[in-house]
Amino acid sequence: QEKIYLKDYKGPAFSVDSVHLDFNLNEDFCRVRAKSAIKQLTAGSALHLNGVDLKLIAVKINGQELQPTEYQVTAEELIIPSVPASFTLEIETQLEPQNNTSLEGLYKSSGIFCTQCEAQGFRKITYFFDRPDVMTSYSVTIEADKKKYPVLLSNGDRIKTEDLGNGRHKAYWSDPHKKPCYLFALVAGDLGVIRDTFTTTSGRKVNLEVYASHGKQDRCWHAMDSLKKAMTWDQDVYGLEYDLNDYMIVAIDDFNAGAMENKGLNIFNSRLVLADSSSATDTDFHSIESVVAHEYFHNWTGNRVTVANWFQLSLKEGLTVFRDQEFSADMTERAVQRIEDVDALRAGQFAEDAGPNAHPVRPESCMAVDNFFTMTIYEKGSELIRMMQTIVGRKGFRKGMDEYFRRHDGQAVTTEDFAAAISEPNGKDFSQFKRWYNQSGTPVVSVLEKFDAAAGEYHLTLEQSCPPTPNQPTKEPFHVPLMMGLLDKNGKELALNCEHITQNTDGKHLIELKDHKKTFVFKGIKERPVLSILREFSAPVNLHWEASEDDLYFLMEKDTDSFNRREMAQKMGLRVLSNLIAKARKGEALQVDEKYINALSAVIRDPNIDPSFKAKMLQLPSYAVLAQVEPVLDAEAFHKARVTVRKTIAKMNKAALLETYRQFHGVEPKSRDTKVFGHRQLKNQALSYLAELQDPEILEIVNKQYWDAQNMTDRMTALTILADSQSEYREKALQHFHDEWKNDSVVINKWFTAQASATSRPDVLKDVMALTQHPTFNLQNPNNVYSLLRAFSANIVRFNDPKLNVYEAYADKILEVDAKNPQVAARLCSAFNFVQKLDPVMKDKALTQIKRMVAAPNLSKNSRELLQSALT
Ligand code: B3K
Ligand code: ZN
Repeated sequence: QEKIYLKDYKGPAFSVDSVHLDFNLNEDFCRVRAKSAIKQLTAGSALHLNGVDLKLIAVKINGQELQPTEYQVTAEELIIPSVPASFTLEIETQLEPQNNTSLEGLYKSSGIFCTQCEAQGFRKITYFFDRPDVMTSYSVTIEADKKKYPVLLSNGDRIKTEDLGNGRHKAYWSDPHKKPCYLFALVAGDLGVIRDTFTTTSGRKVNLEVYASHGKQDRCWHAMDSLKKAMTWDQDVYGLEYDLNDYMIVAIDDFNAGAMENKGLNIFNSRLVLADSSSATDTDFHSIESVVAHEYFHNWTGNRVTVANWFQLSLKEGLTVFRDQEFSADMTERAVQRIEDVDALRAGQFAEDAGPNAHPVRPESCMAVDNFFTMTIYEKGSELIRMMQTIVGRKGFRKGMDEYFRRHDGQAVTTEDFAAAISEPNGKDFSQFKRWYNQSGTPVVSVLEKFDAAAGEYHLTLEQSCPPTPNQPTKEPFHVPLMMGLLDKNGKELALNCEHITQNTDGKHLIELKDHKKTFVFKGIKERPVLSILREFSAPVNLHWEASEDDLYFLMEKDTDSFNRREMAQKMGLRVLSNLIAKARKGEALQVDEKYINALSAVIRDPNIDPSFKAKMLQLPSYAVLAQVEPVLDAEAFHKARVTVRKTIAKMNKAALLETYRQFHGVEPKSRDTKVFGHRQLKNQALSYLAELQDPEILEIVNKQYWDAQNMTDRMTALTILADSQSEYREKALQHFHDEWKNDSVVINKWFTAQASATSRPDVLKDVMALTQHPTFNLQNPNNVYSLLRAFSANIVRFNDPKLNVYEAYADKILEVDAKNPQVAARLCSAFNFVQKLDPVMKDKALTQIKRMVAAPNLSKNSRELLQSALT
């Protein structure tokens, strides 16, 4: 099948000085006229323009209409073999946005015209150079019915709006900044808006607007506040200011991704804009803040400097994720933010890197460009940037970023260009570091310790390796920055006397492991020290370290690096769970290690631990992590082990957990302060531990919390617990939530997810399939699909239930979605990434379904690419 390769990349043969787009929007068709000023860069080149699903009306060169013999139209291109050195090209096409279910290009959502062009949606609007390295200036006119579409938006500056007198009106827009076509956007509809302003450091007054369907304006203020925070942060931290007079965000109900950074006109999935305390959880507020910031940060990292080709996607995405993570760390609590980011990386990206679709951060080939929008490109990409910052220090990193913009503003560049801009001004050699971009797989770093009391020396031997991944059987050693420290028996940091230890400009101690294996000798050590390594998770690796239990418990309590305190709790949790899983698989009785329970009990009772950090300390490793570290994905054994540990913790700490719950429940229920979020998280976690006891008294508390809830966080916590129970309260609460929110396209998704995520109920498959037929569920709405079907596949316990034919039912749904919307279907396919981890019977079941899907006629190349690799 048509694969594309990085090695085949060639720069553009033409440049475009400017383009004017004229849209005439109607109920049953849309006419697009594109007029471009084009120059040949390579003399004698034939003109190849991308275009898909378009009806071509006319082509003109320098005002002269071409005869059909003078051009050629294929399924994906318009080819004009002979063109002048410099010319004006006019193309007229006709589209049917109302029938566009792929939600890329120009489409309609709840009566609103909108666009999604990244990665290759612009070719569904007109024939053009649909590649990011062709940047040009855009002017746009939009004509539509004035009543139905009073709001007409595009990128850049609002020039004017004309009333055409016949019930129609026309808006004129002009974007002064050159951009690639994937950043083009248009919105036309009847929308409500909220407005504010922001004045930049150099005095530019920017009009800020957030649009949403009428009646939802009240829920837009958090997005607006987040935008202003992001604008301030980018000025303070990177000296980057906004560069237009208007910044618009539009919330759309049917949207494949989370949001899109179109120049000056971000289009967002409604779920990442709309929020108030009765409709959104604390987590929603946090996600909105970080995604609004992410899209805003793209204005510099992505838009001003963009990618030369899609293989470089991480240039903008990895960097922008890194920037939004740092922003969130500054807005909330750094250590807790880091823990959350690493949890997500491990659960998602490490799994991807260990599965059939593993790929490098800068891939070499692909079938569907849209399959590049992965956790590897985004989250691992962000870790690469973080490592660069760790190596050169914050000051050095800022120097490098300044240099990056100095060199490349207005250009389309590569990850190599970025690495050079960071390393060169800092006098660093990144040639080995760049392997992180080319080699896939999660490296393993093994730790071996030796203490020589007589010599007063501590020897630390580090050895790295990386498992084989598709097309990459062997790997070269990585450049791994390992932040570390040595602690004395009281938990005090020892002076590090070792010739290979460096200290970055932030004062952090680093080992830069570049060899396959190396021993580091620390001198002047009188007593056996306790090692704390990979602090702050300074590199995206799996650490193999057979630390003693005593050391792990010591670090859990005493490490000065908060990330590692929690990391050691996870490590112990994994040891305990693995042990129980092995026993469960043999049918033996499960007894939880007492020391571990005691350690967690001590955490529960310690009044000096910050609540949000305590909540992280008390989390058990997730099912997704178990699925990676265990040799076999045995859903039943995982569930038995995890529930047993949770139950034991709850039983041993019932009074203390109840006390925690009562201490924070109902305190400032409407507050959105980070501290209060933390309190709520801890008390809700206490409640969910207690619910494991299935004690009527506790279920009553849960039920009461549902009905009395004064914010969505409390309501959803209670609903999620009830949805996973056999309690008499379950149906009534679910019914109530449904009745309350059935007409709210954003909130009703929580109702789907609560039911799809139940791990203890045996009937989840039945529930989920029944919900796909429910009147509020629409298979063409991506949020509905993600919150029901994707949430179900993330429910590792029930999705891999050997007693049911889950895979078959799920494959049917993938095929159904694929026929309408390949991008959404492809996202569902990742559920099969674990196939090699299943036992032979389950694996066979999964492979049968994968083969059936691959053989389906008309399967999209998006889905095919992901499924096929699972077969090889
Ligand atoms: N760049 C967009 C993602 C577009 C997805 C295209 N299939 C959102 C973001 O990363 O900011
Ligand atoms: Zn992004």
